[in-house]
Amino acid sequence: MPDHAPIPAQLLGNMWAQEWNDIEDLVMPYPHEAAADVTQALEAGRWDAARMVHQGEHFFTTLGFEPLPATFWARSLFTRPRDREVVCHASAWDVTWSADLRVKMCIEPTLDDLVTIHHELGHDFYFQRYAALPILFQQGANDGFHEAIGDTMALSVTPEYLRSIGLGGAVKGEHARINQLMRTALDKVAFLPFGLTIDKWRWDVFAGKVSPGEYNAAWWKLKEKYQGVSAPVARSADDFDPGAKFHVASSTPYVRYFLARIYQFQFHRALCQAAGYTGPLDRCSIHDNAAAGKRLMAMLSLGASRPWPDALEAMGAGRKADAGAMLEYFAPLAQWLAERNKGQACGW
Ligand code: D0Z
Ligand code: ZN
Repeated sequence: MPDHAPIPAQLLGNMWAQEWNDIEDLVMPYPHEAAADVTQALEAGRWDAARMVHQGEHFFTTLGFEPLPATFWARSLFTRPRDREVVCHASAWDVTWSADLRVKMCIEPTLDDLVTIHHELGHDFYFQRYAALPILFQQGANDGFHEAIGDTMALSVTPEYLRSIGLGGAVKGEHARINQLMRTALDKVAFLPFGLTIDKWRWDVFAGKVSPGEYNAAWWKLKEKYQGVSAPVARSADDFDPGAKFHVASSTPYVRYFLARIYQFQFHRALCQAAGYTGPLDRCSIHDNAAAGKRLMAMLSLGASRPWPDALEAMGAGRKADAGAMLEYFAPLAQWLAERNKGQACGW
């Protein structure tokens, strides 16, 4: 690793360098502090796809949501079919505006997939809450809100919660906590600059600021500037790396995911407060908490009938997007890093 230079993208394990969890073994603050292996627990307990989805649904119903309709279970796709090709990129569907809610996902028994199920169910329960509104209002307060709901629930899938459903190990101390924060940061924080670059690139393309001959170079320029990663091998104008990202190829807007990363911590903090919780945010889980559920449902039920700051206010999170909750969440890790990196020049 050269000093003051970006990280070669292939070292991060993820195909798009969008989440950095594959380098956990290299950067864990306390490498000898073993974490509970949730994926192994899922396998050992023979959790199948349907059980994982039921567990996700359970999270929402204990907050006060109505269960998903019978058609959800009849018409969703949870496993990769053996007899045909399907698009396995996970998705959530509001099929006919008549409570026909579905998920399509090729679920494997892993912690990652358990988290993704919560993400998809967040969409379905948002659909459920605004189904009674006039059709123009049957949308999220903004697209970032829609993307943040399931992720907010997943922030409550803490090691303590996992243990309560038979998927965790023993309670551990402060070292395990800092490790867990690092794990979460490698996902949530590393994603922020990635989430920003996709549409920054696309907007420049759509605005005609970048010509087709410059598409690939402009892509890597943004990756270097915001993510601090560089191309694995020399690239040329004949390459089209942006096309390797599903959302570029499928024309799915992406800045919603950047916003969602910020909102989900803000939502988490507001719901934890509603639950009467006063401790550190990384230890808070709102599962089973009716007061938090009420606040959440108040916000979701507005759909797009009000400007998004009103929706934010309905859940007690103020009227402005605020990354302060994210900073607060990671503060113990930031402090550990400040000490660990003392005297070193960080960055590129
Ligand atoms: C098909 C939309 C959702 C309703 C929108 C309402 C839909 C698919 C998309 C799939 C996922 C795949 C993994 C989780 C979500 C996706 C991005 C970013 C990301 C997000 C969370 C995370 C890691 C990465 C990625 C989704 N319904 N307005 N969309 N995620 O239009 O009718 O199903 O691409 O932990 O890069 O993987 O948002 O659910 S639809
Ligand atoms: Zn989503």
